[in-house]
Amino acid sequence: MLNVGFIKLRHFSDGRGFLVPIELGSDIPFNVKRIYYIGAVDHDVIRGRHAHKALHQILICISGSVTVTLDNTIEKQEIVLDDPTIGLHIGPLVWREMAKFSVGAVLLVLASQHYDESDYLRSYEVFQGQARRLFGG
Ligand code: T46
Repeated sequence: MLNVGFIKLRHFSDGRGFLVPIELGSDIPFNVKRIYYIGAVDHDVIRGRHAHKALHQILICISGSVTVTLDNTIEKQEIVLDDPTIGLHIGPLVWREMAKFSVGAVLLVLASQHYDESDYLRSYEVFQGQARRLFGG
């Protein structure tokens, strides 16, 4: 899907559990300027419902599972994140919804920019106009 990709993170597992290191500057394909995490989300709650104009983000479900629905107006894709060694890279102009959080699920997000409300597209119609200009369709 355009402007969407996956990153496989190295991990070290043994009888004591797992460890996933993330080296900023080499493991992530952009400069990380912000980190946040989302948790304690009830199963029937839907988060997101927006796109970004320029922001790149990597979503890693470090505990439990989360279903992410992505839409770039040409394609729509549903992805279950349930592996703490997989990062979902979402670039600009991709509408995202995060839902079906399992009990105890935690979603870690690495972002390319500081928080900036003016980078959000919260109207689907406005997003659709901009995405169609970029992707066609
Ligand atoms: C995204 C998905 C995956 C801040 O003050 N700083 C921040 O860095 C963020 C991300 C949020 N906020 C404030 C803004 C809102 O008052 O936290 C509140 C909840 O944010 P929002 O409703 O945007 O959360 P989600 O889960 O719908 O979306 C978030 C990110 O905002 C968004 O960029 O792609 O996670």
